[in-house]
Amino acid sequence: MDDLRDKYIQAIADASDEDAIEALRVQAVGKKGEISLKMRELGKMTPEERQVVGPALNALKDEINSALAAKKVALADAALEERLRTEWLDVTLPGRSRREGSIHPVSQVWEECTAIFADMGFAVAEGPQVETDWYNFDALNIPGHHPARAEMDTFYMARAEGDNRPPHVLRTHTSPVQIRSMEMAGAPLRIICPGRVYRADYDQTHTPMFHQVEGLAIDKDISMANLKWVLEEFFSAYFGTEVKTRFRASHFPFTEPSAEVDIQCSFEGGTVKVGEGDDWLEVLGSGMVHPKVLAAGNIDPAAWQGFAFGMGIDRIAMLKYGIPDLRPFFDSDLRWLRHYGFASLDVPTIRGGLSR
Ligand code: 2NL
Repeated sequence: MDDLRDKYIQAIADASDEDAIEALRVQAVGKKGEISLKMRELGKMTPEERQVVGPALNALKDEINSALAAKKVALADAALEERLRTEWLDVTLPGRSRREGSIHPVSQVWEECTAIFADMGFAVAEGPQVETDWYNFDALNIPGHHPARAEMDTFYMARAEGDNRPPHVLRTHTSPVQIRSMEMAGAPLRIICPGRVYRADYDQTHTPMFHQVEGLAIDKDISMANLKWVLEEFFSAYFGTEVKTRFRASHFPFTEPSAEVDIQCSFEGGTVKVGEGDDWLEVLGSGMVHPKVLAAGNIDPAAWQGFAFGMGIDRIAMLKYGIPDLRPFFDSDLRWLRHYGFASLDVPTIRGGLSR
């Protein structure tokens, strides 16, 4: 029995995995195992022999079972130790850095304009970029033969063969949005319309697609004085310094009277500084909405009047952030975007606030 014991205790100690342990269990204490067979032989023994051998076999069986269980635990522990040794992770390592995008200057300035005008009570209106010629031209008092249509270098949409209706156009300004707003909301009205516009023109200061923000205020007693106050308030908030404006008489088909607006600036050493000096820079067109345009928007020109203005977002972005050339705005050059772009958390604020 001692031989049997030594044999199994040694084999269990040598077992290297769970399968080996299970094989040993079957071989030693399974139903047909060596110990079990020995127990069957107890029947053939004398009672005296049986009293000695029986308990000894039971003790041996218990001892082998304990050794098997202990070895199982030891193997599991060893496996865990091995995993802990090999599968380690340094949680103090810095994270993998990822490339971060930036906010395009046009998006930034768009949001800045929206914030400033919103603070003065203007709502934002948007509309389609493909327009009918009525919304883009006729409603704005630009008839078919008017030179402004040709001057605007309009992009025309293709028409199906045999379709003789006037073609749709890529809007040349955001004014059509204002006509649609007049139709939908009526007077009084106070909106700005930022958006993409299109003209077939390309050089250092023109791209075929650019951005405009137009403004419209309609009420019972709106005047050019209100226009001037709103624009000075806007430019001062936008440039973060008091900015004077100069109105020069001009002409647009959709306003009467019309004015081009200059902002005060200085040109020194090739750089423009807004809000100082005795020079002027043209940035905006404006005027009192033409009665025919109010009527086109279903607003009674005998009862209501309003001012309107339009300016280039890209243009005032270049001015504020010192960007010399317009063309790379739309080249999607990552180096340019990283240089002139804004951090995504650098949300527009109204610098200096609005004086009130
Ligand atoms: C410019 C000129 C301007 C407007 C846009 C407008 C819109 C309606 C009625 C009347 Cl619905 N006017 N918009 C008025 C004057 C000038 O833009 O040179 N923009 C860069």
